[in-house]
Amino acid sequence: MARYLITGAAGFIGSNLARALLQRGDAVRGLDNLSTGRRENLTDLKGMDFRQADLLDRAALRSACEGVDVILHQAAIPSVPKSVQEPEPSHEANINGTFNVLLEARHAGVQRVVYAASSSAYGETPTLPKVESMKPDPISPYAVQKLTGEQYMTSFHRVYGLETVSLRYFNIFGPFQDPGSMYSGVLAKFSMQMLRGETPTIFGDGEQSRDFNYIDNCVQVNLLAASAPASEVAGKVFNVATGHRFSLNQTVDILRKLTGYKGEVRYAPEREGDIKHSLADITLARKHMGYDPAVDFEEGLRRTVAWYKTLMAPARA
Ligand code: UD2
Repeated sequence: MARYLITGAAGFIGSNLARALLQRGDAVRGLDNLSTGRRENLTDLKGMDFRQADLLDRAALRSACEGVDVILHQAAIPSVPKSVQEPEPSHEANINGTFNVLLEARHAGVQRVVYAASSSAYGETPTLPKVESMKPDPISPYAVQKLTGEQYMTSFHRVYGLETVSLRYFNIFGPFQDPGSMYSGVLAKFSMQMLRGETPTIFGDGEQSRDFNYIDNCVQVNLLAASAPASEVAGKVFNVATGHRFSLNQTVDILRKLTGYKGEVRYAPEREGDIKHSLADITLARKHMGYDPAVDFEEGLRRTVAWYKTLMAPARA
């Protein structure tokens, strides 16, 4: 039985990973500084050895890596606009934090590090779908930071033989994603706003599109990346998406049906650092890991809205 360390364990993706690993009986340690992660996400993760600490706290990180086989490195300040407004803290968390994870993984003799990379690395490269072999063209500080982390992963594989796998997430959504911050992912925000009868705001004309991917597909690929033979995955970078894209306008139409929202949609100026279209080629992950995104967009949105509804249900007396 592998021993896992999840960084960002109280976050959206980290907590979903912890739940899946605990359910199948794995030993899980979790690290989170609770800056964007939330204690509520830990409520049903009783079996996890949770530690509240920052990735910049080397002593805490060193202790957390002890006896670990695989690290699922999800901790980050995950927002394009936040990185545009405040590049320094996101640089520290996303680049220095990732570097520290690699240093301490190596020190502890961890076998593999699976890293939450980002589709933002592609930037506005005109070709769709995005293929891993394309030259990256990051626009926002966040995109540069995530790409730098990826390159550090590959370097630590090449230079020190640490098994690293970088998963370029394309807009993951689903239960446990925080809907409440101005920096929240668009589907979390819109689902909750529309359920509450609040007016959602689209930045731009709404024709921008994303390869939105449901969280269960992301969990699946992390488990595959953690266990696939090193010859298939070590030192490599993989797109994690569905291979389909939806515009924000289409998304709002689907959400109207799921939430019953009948109100207006507000249009505001485009967001700085944004890219227009995003769509992945997922051939590589299918080939090397057997990745098969089982939950499609509409089914994922159905499950997501159902989950946000449970948050709105009045507490029982
Ligand atoms: C980027 C990455 C994604 C992941 C994520 C982490 C791309 C294509 N994707 O997601 O892989 O790393 O960062 O945060 O770079 N929007 C609105 N109204 C709102 C909120 C957002 O219109 O209230 C728009 C936003 O301007 C953008 C789209 O929705 O065009 C998606 O925004 P997002 O913040 O959910 O995700 P994105 O694409 O920046």
